[in-house]
Amino acid sequence: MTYLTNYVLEKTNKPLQELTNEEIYVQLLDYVKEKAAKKEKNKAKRKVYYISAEFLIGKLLSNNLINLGIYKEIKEELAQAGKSISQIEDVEPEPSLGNGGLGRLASCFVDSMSTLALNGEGVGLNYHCGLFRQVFRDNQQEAEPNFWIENDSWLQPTDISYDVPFKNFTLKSKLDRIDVLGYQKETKNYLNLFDIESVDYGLIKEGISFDKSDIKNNLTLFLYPDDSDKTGELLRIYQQYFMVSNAAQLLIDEAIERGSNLHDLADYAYVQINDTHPSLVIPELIRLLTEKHDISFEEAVSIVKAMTGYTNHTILAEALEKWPLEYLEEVVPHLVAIIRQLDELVKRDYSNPSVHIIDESGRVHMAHMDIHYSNSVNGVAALHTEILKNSELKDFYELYPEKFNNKTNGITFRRWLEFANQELADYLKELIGDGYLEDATQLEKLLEFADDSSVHKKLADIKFNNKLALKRYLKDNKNIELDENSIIDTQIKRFHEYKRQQMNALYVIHKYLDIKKGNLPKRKITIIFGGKAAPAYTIAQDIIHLILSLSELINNDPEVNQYLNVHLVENYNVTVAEKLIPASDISEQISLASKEASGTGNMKFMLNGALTLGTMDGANVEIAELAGMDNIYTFGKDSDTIIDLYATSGYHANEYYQDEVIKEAVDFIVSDQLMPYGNKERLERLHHELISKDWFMTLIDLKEYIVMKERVFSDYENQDLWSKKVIHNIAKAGFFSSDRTIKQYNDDIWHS
Ligand code: 26Q
Repeated sequence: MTYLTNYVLEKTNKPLQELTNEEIYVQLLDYVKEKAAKKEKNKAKRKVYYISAEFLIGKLLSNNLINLGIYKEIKEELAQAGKSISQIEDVEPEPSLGNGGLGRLASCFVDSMSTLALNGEGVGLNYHCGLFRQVFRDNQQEAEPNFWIENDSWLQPTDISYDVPFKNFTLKSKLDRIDVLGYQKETKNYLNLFDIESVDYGLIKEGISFDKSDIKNNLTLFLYPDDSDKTGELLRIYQQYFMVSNAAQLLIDEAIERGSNLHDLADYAYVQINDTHPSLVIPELIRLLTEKHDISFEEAVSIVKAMTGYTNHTILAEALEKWPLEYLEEVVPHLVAIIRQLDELVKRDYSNPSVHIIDESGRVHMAHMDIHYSNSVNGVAALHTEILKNSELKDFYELYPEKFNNKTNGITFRRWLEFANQELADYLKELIGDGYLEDATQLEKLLEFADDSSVHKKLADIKFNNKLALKRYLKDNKNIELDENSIIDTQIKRFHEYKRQQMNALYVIHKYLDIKKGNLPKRKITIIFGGKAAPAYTIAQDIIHLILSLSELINNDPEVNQYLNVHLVENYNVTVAEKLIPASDISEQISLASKEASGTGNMKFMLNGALTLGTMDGANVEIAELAGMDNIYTFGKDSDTIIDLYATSGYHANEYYQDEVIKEAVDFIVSDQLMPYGNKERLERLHHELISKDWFMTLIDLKEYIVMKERVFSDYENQDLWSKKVIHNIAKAGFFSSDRTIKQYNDDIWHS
C-alpha cells in the first residue's frame, strides 16, 4: 500500500505530503509511464491500424490507473497523505485532438483493442492547438487556440521519422506515441501521433486565425482549420496526406520487420479508415507498393483491397468529402495519376455515374474510392447501416452487397462508468459482483432488483450525490449555479441543426412562457446544454447565441428562475462530459430521424442511469429495443417519413409555423423581451431560417416533443416508477460496451 510514497521518496527525496498537486501529477505521470514501459507490445501476425483525423482521448491519468488496477489504492494512499486525487486530476490538461463522436469513438476503440489484447493501434496527427477552446462573450461563441501540450505529458518521442513528399517540397515527420493500456492487461498498444519537426505558434493571429499557406510550419497547428477558402482546403489535403503517408510507411516498415515480403502485406496489416479523412491511404499504399517495392499496379490494387475497410459516420452530403482534382494536383500530383487509374477501372466496369470516383466536374468522391477499393464498408448503428444500404449508398450496395456490414458503436465502460461514476460502479459491484467488468452483459443481473425499493432509493441517492459533485464543479470552473434539487435535463454534443438544439431551445421558450402564465412545474427543471459550433457555421453560432440569451433572461427572472434554469456550459469537452453525464436525469437525443448515424452520448447516459428522451434515430433505436419501449421516451416522425419528405420536398416550415403554440415559441426569438439580451442580426437570421427554410425540420416534431417532455417530468415524480426504468436501462447497457464492438470488428473484418 505504499506504491507511490516509496516511489516519490526515491525520486524526489521528499515525502508525498510535501509535494504540491502539480508535483504529484508529474510523479504519477512518470510512475505510470514506467509501469507501461515494462509491458510488452501486443503481438499477432496481422496488425490493425485505426487511422483517424481525431482521437478525443480525454485526460489519461485516472484511466491509466484504472486500467493498471491501482486507481483505488493510489487514491487511498494520496488521501492518507492529505491529498485529493481529484485535485491532481484537475492538474492534467485535456488533450485537444478531437472534436466529437467520431474522435471519442476512436479513443474508446483503442482502449478496447488493448483490453482485448489485440494487436491494434491508432494512427493520427498531433495537433498542437487541436480543436479551439470555446469562450462566451456577449452571449456569443468565440474561438481561442487551445495549447494543451506541456513539458510533462503522456507523449513519448520516438526516433521514427519519414519523408512525406508533396508537390513542391518534402516534409520530415516525427512520431510521438502514447501508451494505451488495456484493462488489467499485461500487454499494451500505442496511439501513434505524427507531427512535423517545427510548428510555429507565431503564425497565429487574432483568435484562431493564422497563416494557412505556410505548410512547413502550420501543418499540425490546428484540427479542422477553417476551410472556407482555397488555402484552407489545401491545408486539409496537406494534413490528410501527411497523416496517411506516415501511416502507410509505418505499416509497411513494421510488416517488413515482422517478415512480410509485401506480396503478403494483407496478412500483416489491416487499415480501418475512420470516415473519409484518411481515404488517401488507399492510393498512397498503392503508390508505395508500386514505386518503392516493385509490385505491379494490378497486384498492389488487390493487396490494398484486401487490407482496408471504410467506416461511414454520416449521411449528410456536406460531410462527405469531395476534393477537386486540381487541388490534389497542387498538393499530391503523384497520387492523382493513381486516383485516375482507379477511376478508369470503375468507369470501365460501371456506367452509372453515381458510383464513379471522379465526377463530371472533376471532383474526387473519397467515399466512393473507399467503397470500390476496400473489402468492408460499415455503418455505426443498425438503422444507419440500413439507410446506407437502402438509400444513401444503394447503388454501391447493389454492386457489393457482401462488403456492407453494421458495427453498432460502443463506449468504454472503464472511463464512462468505473471512473466517471465511481459510486454507481461500487454499488453495482455490491449488487451483482464485478463480472460485468469483463463481460458487460452481466449487467442484466440488475433486472432482479427492478422492483426493489431499497435499490431505487440507493440509486436516487447516488444520482443526488453526483448532482452535488456537478454543482461544485460548475461553480468552481464554469461560473454556473446549479440547483441540485432540480431535475437535470441535458443535451451535450456538437452544435448542428440536425441535432436540433434549437428544438430544445424552443421548448425552453414554451416553458418559460407557460410559467409566466402561471402554470408552474411541480419541480424545478434545469436544462443544460454543452457543445461547440464550427466557427464557420453561422446558424449553429446563432443557436448558441439564442440559448445564451435565453439563459441570461430566464436565470435572472425572479418569477421564473425558481422553476426553470437554463445553462450552456462553456468549452464542453470530455472532462465536462464525465461530470455532467452521471448527474443527469434526462438524456436529450432529439436529432431529426435518419440524420444521426449513431450517437454515443446516448449510450453513456443510459449506462449512468439517465432516461433517453429521443427520436427513433441512430443507436436510439437499439436502446429502445434493448431497454424496452416502457423505459425510453420516444417521439417524432420516423426515418422513412423523413427520407420521403426530403425526396419529395414535402416539408414546408411555414405550414407548421401557422400553429399557435409553435408560432408563439418561434416568434419569441425576435420579441421585445429577448432582444435586450441578444444580437438583432443573429436572432433575426435564426428566426427567418426557422420559418422559411428549416432544412432539418425543427418544427415538424416540436409539438410532440413538448408533450413528451411534459410526460417525462410528470413520470419523474413517481420515483419508484422512474428508478425501475433506470434499472432497465443500466441493465441493458452492456451491449454498448466498445469491447463488444471491437470484438465484432475483429471477428468480421480484421481477423487479427
Ligand atoms: C468533412 C468535410 C470537410 C470538413 C470536415 C468534415 C468532417 C469533420 C468531422 C466530417 C465529419 C466529422 C465528424 C463526424 C462525427 O463526429 N460523426 C459522428 O460519429 C459518431 C461515431 O460514429 C456517431 O455516433 C455520430 O452519430 C456521428 O455524428
